[in-house]
Amino acid sequence: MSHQRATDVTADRDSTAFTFDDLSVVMGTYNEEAAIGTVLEDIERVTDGRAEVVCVDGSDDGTPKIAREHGATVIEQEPQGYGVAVREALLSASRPVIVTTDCDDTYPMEALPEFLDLISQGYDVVSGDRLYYGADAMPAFNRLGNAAFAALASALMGERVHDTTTGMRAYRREVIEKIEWTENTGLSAELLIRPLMRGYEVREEPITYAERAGETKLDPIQGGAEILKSIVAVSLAERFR
Ligand SMILES: Nc1nc2c(ncn2[C@@H]2O[C@H](COP(=O)(O)OP(=O)(O)O)[C@@H](O)[C@H]2O)c(=O)[nH]1
Ligand SMILES: [Mg+2]
Repeated sequence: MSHQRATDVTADRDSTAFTFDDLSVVMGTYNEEAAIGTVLEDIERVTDGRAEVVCVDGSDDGTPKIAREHGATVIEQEPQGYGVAVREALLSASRPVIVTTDCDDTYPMEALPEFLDLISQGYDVVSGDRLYYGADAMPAFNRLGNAAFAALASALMGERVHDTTTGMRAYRREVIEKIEWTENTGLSAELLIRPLMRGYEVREEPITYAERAGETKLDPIQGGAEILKSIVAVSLAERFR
């Protein structure tokens, strides 16, 4: 999949001009008090306070309190991993366009208008590609791993993708509702692979990636192994579906 498509996806479907009132921004939050204030203030500033924000929270620090102070909907859940939290957040969103992010200040909330605009143009999924600009802020091991995951997923799907494990994407609500989601640590890869292999209009959009505030919640080795398993299992399941 190229970053820029020559074809106009709006040609064969209705385009709807979505506004920030149509937008939910959702995330899993697990002890992110070093980052959550900044992330929620960025969302508020960029969307004029009009986006709905949903946090599925497993924290035992001040994260949920800060989230509520910023007007976010907070759903409490025992920490069970990235995908369990993010799936709950996606399914709890009430608006027609849903954007996922991490709550660690790595993703550029300034890209929200562009993501929303691309959905308005007719794309079903807009996926933030962190590797396009080099992702210098990403640990080298993760950068290498993420490039390898993208190469593997591309080979299994027969379509080139560049970043399968990004935490920032926009989805048309229908995509989230029509597909059954099975993965936990590998949910991010699943959220790209299943829509692509079902013929939804998916576009990768380059984004910047900043250094994380606070500690990562993912062990690179164990998490990496789980993501690898998800990419293979989900690609094969979709191919033989
Ligand atoms: N509620 C909840 N959130 C989680 C859990 N694991 C990770 N997260 C959140 O999911 C996001 C991604 O995790 P992160 O540590 O940034 O992973 P990384 O980007 O691979 O380093 C962050 O916002 C975390 O707080 C969990 O078990 N429960
Ligand atoms: Mg992160």
